[in-house]
Amino acid sequence: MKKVITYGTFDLFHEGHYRLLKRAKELGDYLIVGVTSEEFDRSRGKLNVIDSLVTRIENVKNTGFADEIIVEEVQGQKFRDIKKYDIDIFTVGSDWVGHFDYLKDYCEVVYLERTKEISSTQLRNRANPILRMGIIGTGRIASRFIPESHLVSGISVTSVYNPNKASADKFAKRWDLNSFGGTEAFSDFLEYVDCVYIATPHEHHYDYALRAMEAGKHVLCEKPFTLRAAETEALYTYAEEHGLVIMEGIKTAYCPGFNKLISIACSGKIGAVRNIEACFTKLENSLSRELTDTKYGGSFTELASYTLLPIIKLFGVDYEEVRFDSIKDKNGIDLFTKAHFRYPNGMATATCGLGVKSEGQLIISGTKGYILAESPWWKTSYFEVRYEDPNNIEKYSDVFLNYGLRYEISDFVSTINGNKTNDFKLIKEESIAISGIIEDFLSMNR
Ligand code: C2G
Repeated sequence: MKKVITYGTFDLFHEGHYRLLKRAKELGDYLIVGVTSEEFDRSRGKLNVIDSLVTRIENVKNTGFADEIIVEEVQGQKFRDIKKYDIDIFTVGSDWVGHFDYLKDYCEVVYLERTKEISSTQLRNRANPILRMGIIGTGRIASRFIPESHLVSGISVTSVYNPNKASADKFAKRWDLNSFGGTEAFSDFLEYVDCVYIATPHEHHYDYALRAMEAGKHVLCEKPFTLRAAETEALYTYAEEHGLVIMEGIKTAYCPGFNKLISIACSGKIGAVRNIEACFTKLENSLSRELTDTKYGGSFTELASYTLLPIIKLFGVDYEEVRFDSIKDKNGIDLFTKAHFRYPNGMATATCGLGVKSEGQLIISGTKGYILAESPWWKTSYFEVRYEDPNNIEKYSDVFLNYGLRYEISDFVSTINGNKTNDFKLIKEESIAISGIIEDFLSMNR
């Protein structure tokens, strides 16, 4: 008898799950299905799971394909189960290709093609539909986004758009998506999705976001949202007037560690906050877009969204003065920029570098102590609260898994589904202020 095993969360049970289980059963004579426990999903960073374990097991049972259902509770259980149940084939969807190759020493590993589209009737006829997402742009961040999206329940990236058809096709092939290329295909692309993620060069964000919303689609847009305060404000106004969700994807703003850090800074633990120094440098190749685009490239447009975030979060949007200092290359592109802020009760510096390397740290100084988050603080997983007495150090940590995009994706999905509890993480006024500071910088420097 050939024994097959597969695992999954099986949240919001849909056609993709059904087809996977059907084909898994067809691979052998006896199918064991491992359904993930809530605890296990938490530990592996799967977010936004809606259905209880009991419901998820029930849904798997109702397909009639599983001969036995077990619960997956810990890392490393797959290897143990394969031995324990004398398994011949381990199978899982193609979104996991390569990931489980380490099991090949113990049984056959089969990756079954993932179901690209889930039927639209199934999508509409439920309280929490699976959102079909389209990606606009095919660069590095878009590639990082896809595996992260697989770890958020309730959303499925189905399509990609790029004005350059060959780029769209290449990306679609790699990630098994529907491809839309060429300028005239944009409206077709929008018809197939419920929401979009914009990952194009900055200067195109505004147009794409507006056109997507005009077609009734929710928008998650990479940072910087736009390069002008008025444009960011106009996008929010449009979204509010039309009942749509729009969010700026500064990943730091949504991750649990950074939110913990901000809460502690606001808690009085370090007294009144008086000074913030936020630094992020990343050496870039001199031929990269970031260092060759004389209009919108440079370290400040590229990195200021991160360094301005803690400043705007803690001191607010009403600064008295901002001054910029830059080191520029011969084309006028800033290789290193410091933005100095003066607030009524404090000051701050946002330092960004693409051509100068520095220690990337975040220091929040208060009247009783300070917070130190070392590089990469923008992927906040650890920080310390320190005081006058050097022996008195409080240590804080939190998870930040892989590229950390899953946190913003999860908040995007739950906000669309009516959960408003994430609203505080990056509010409209903060996004507008960040766009405005970048706008000021560009107007003074270009
Ligand atoms: N699946 C699919 N098509 C979809 C969605 C999911 O074929 N459109 C497959 C997945 O590849 C997986 C199974 O259905 O094999 C269950 O998917 P999820 O519930 O999303 O579970 P997952 O996070 O993939 O867990 O230990 C858990 C396993 O590693 C897989």
